[in-house]
Amino acid sequence: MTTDLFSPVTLGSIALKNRMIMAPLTRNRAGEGGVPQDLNVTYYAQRATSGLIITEATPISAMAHGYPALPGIYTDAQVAGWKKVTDAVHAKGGKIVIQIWHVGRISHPSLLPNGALPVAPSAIQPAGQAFTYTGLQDYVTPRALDANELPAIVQDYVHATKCALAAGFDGVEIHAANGYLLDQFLRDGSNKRTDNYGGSFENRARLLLEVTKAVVGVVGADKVGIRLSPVNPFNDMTDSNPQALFNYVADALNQFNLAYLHVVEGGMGGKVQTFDFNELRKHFKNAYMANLAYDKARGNAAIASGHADCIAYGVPFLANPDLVERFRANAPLNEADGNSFYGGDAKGYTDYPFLGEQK
Ligand code: 8OZ
Repeated sequence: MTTDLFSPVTLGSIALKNRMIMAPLTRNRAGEGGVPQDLNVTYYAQRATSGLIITEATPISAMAHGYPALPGIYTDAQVAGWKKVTDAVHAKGGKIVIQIWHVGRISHPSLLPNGALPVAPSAIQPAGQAFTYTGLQDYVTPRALDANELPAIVQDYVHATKCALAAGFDGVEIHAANGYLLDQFLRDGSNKRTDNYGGSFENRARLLLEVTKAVVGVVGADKVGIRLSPVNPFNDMTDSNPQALFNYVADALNQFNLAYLHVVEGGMGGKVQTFDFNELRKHFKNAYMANLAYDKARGNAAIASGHADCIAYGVPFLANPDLVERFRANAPLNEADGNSFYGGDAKGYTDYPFLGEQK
């Protein structure tokens, strides 16, 4: 039998019924206090036929927020809200991990406790504008974290991971991609530090490895994945030598025996540096999840060639709750409505039709 998108696979100890992963998607529809609500339960449960759902990026603390209406994973009420989500997904035979997130400099004082400045490896203002409750506002110059503040951030990841277990998740994905805090430490466009957390690859990867070790200590490596985006310029990111940096990171992550490495293989807009993702894949010894603009044919080809063990689909799962069935049947896909991606209600969230449903 050929191995394809519909073949089962086990990532670490997470057994999946197929290799079509729902990618993390920010949707800005959480309730008051960052608590997932019934609408969110419906949305995730609708997509439980995917092999694995990765939740939207979820802040690990009040200082980790950078957009309106995000769900959190650090209060009891948030845990209770997420428990309804995981119960509903499990009741439908699905698996779900939570993507744990600190935005670093991609935030705004109006989104942070007491109007605090966002924090970052270095005090470098990113180009671009924050989505705030009062519209778009320029990003500000963040405050550079002192090295003695980093253990508390690692502890925030530990606390969030304990909350994730209490909420019934099958594992966690550490968000180290797309220009947020851990990626800001990795890439040298945003990290100009001269201490043990800046300069060499070893130093720039130090915080990610400390966070990974701490999270693994809570849930076990076989339930931990990591997302990287070596050349995504999104959020004003650059690096002087991404191939060597991320080959190093993949090698260093091998010490943990993680469930999977999830890679955004390109950019979400902007100029993308040259990068050989197959070379990166060869550096990582466990399961590899590929993401970005895959369709059915490219997904199957990546699995057949051994490049990837599974494929994460974002927009296709957003617009097609039954994407697995549609791929199986070679059925047409619903068009995604970009206007309802971020924020709003059921429209463009839970009302995409299933195959055979009239809308
Ligand atoms: C798009 C809009 C807001 C957030 C990411 C969490 O890129 C995001 C995100 C994407 O990982």
